[in-house]
Amino acid sequence: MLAAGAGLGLGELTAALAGGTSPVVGVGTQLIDLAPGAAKDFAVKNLGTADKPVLIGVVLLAVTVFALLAGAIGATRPRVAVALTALLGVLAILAAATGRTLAPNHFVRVLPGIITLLVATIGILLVLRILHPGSRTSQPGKPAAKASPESAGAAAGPAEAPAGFDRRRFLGTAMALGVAGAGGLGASLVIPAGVSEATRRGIRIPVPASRARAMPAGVMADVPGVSRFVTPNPSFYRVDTLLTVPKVDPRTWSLRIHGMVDRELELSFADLLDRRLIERDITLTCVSNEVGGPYVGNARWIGVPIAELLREAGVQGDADAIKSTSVDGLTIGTPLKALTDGRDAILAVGMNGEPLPFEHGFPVRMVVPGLYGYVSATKWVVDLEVTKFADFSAYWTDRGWAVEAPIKTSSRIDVPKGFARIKAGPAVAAGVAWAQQRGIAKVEVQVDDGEWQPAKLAAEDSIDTWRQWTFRWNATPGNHTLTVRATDTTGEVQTADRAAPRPNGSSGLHNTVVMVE
Ligand SMILES: Nc1nc2c(c(=O)[nH]1)N[C@H]1C(S)=C(S)[C@@H](COP(=O)(O)O)O[C@H]1N2
Ligand SMILES: [Mo]
Repeated sequence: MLAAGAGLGLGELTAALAGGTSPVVGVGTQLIDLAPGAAKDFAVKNLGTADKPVLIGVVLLAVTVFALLAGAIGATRPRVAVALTALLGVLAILAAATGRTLAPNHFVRVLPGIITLLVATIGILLVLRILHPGSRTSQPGKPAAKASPESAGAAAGPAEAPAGFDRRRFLGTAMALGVAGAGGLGASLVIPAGVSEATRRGIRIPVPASRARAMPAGVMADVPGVSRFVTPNPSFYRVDTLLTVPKVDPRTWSLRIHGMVDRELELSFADLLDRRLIERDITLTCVSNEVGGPYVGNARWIGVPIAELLREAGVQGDADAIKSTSVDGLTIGTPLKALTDGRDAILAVGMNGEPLPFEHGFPVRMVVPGLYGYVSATKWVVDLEVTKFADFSAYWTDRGWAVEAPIKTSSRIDVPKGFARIKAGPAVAAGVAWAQQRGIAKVEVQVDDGEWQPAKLAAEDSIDTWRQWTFRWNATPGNHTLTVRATDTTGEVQTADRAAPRPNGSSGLHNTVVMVE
């Protein structure tokens, strides 16, 4: 454990200093990418944003158990212990070499793994030399013949130290390895990675040429407990596959637009801010959102229309897709049509009055109204390739999710919460409904098996934002089930047919049980 810990600690320190792939994060990221869809669905559903610390904890626990096993085996079979300990380093190198990474080049990405391999292997050899004096392969456990009191006989109880065991040397080596492990890990946690929060805050986003329409009064349902119409950034849902949030330096960030184009474009962050900016309210939704779930949020975004960049690059022939790539190498495929059909598809730089938060894709991400995030909302985006769906497959589509995924008309009850106790008499329910790009025309509520009754709709901000609703009813004693359904402006009524999020978004009606006293 000491040897593995020292290897890991100095590997993590190297990653923090040089910007390579951290052994723990590298292996964790490979677990994310290799995990079967069902495991990932489980994590998204049951762990939410805690999935990341949980995964890191699992990796650390696995390393601990593995190292303990290697140590136990090492008591009788030192060579096996060396091989197992070295294997930890090899795994770190393999994960870094083959997985997604934020590292700038091939050498830097594997460097922390190499350090882990070297330090852990040297560490275990040192410890074994002390525990098995004489030869590395000598059998331990033979009683000490005539050890001097200061240097031997340290073991308490019936077990005796091996012949020639040097207690002081062992403690010294153990201490050195322990300090390397704990110190390296500790230092790696406090060494800042990437740009600072002050740098992010300090960025001034120009006033957009096209402002968002003034939000109509009355976009909020006037009911305590209903979602805020504009989701504050700190409580905006977060879904991605990164174990550490990238803190990309906007001074070195650049975006390449290439592929089936007449002219390749390369844009810096300053270039982007110099272009025509538009400001729009757009509700983002995750395909993994269960009926009634929390992975939906509404924000005021500022960004550059993607259509204008594509026009400048000159899209060629029969291209039908944009493959966008994030700084860690994750890819997303978006229909070209959704970016050029006049909707407000943007490369966003601002979110609710500030530069994008790091978690939400700083410095630049895509936002495309009407499509689930996994086919449109690439965070930390660095590359747009104009291409054909036939010529590539994106990260999520490789994992069983649909290639194209427009957002399904959906609605949710925010209040009352499930199993709330309320007083008999006049009662109120409220929530949100969304059908980005189509707009919500109607929301209805059903009490138990009764008639569908119209809810009162709050003012509409835009067809790309969710819409709040309020329903007043007369609650009679007993348990009641409230069910909600929305109708979009195409006249399509939200389906009651239940579907799981995979492959292209959940469907079914949200209901909630209330206890009326
Ligand atoms: N680079 C990157 N961008 C990404 C993802 C990701 O895993 N990596 N996840 C996507 C998914 S599934 C969704 S729903 C949205 C979520 O955006 P948010 O975390 O800002 O709410 O980002 C999208 N963009
Ligand atoms: Mo998502």
